[in-house]
Amino acid sequence: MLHAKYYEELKKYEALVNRKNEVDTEFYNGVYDRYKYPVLTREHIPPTWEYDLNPETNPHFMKRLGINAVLNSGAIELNGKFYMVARIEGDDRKSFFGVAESDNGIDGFKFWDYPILLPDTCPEETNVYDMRLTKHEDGYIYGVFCSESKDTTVNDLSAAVAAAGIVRTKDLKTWERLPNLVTLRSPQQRNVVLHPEFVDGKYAFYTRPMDDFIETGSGGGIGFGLCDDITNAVIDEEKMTSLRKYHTITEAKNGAGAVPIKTDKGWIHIAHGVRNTAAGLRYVIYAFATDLNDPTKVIAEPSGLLIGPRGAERVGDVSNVVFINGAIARENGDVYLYYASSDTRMHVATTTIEKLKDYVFNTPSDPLRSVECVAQRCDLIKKNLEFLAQQ
Ligand code: M1P
Repeated sequence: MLHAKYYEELKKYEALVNRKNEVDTEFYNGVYDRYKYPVLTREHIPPTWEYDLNPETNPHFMKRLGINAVLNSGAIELNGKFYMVARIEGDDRKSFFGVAESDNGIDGFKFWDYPILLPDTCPEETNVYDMRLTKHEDGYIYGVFCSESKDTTVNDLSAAVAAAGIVRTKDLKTWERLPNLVTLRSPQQRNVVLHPEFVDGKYAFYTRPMDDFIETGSGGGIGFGLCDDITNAVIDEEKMTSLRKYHTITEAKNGAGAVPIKTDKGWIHIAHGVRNTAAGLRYVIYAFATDLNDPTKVIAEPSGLLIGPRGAERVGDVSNVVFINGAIARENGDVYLYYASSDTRMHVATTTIEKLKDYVFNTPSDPLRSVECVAQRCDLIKKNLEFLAQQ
């Protein structure tokens, strides 16, 4: 006999996972649609993951292993279904991964019965998070994630080391763990993304060199490196692609986000930029394009942010943050951008390849100085007023 509360909680869970999502009509920018409801939250976690359902061992129907947040998710389309490999953070602060599946990509995401239990090949690893899923031309789906360990070289309880962990799969069910990426010239790495194609016959990674666990230090932005063997991935030289810039959205940090999207005009990158404020770091999502034949060469970079935290998205465990590590670009040209708000929940924004290309290649770039930004805006206003006068 199950506890009466179980049926109440199950009913709430089922109502949530079956709730239809709707475009948020209050928001318009012509580039993408936002949606009324988040696509994954901690309430999307099945009751079997948190409660002991046996009244003999749990007479008060308590959560025994609570979940705190569902955030930064990799995304992929397989056989017509939409999948997120979500970062799930337990009440114990440890993150792990779980696969959530949906038929349409905007609602109905349900976690599979079990989270992913990765092969335990890295004994010093304490925490794992933020997986990027790359459908590589070698036939595997790779998951590249942050593998965090305690820094035992300094006398500081909070000191940590971030490296890029690598797993691969063909079906999101069986995962093979490969050795962590080694970047010979950068002591720490986070936000590493595997490029979907070979470059010069090698595996190509976007990196984010960092001197420290939190601060990028001398790390200039998004790096790029090649390696011969993914089963023992070592990058010697990292070349910079998109750079951090003074007084822009990427001043403090600039990190790769989703796997770049291939278009006829170039690779479109959806990344994140961080600036410092009196209220702490502010994370936004931005876009840029690189050359089809040289994915390190930035060929277009629209001014400012693509997605910033708005309304309820602004508040959460780490407020004033939007973060992306998953996008799905479909054969029919539709694009689904999966982003987390304030390290707490997942959302989707939908657009198309055509709109993204128009946005990336036709939005003016940041002239980097107020006076030039006003001149840029006055130019737009002048053209508009002249155009309106002709109507
Ligand atoms: O808290 C915001 C984000 O902070 C880190 O991102 P970055 O390495 O760019 O600072 C990550 O830990 C990320 O998971 C988190 O969302």
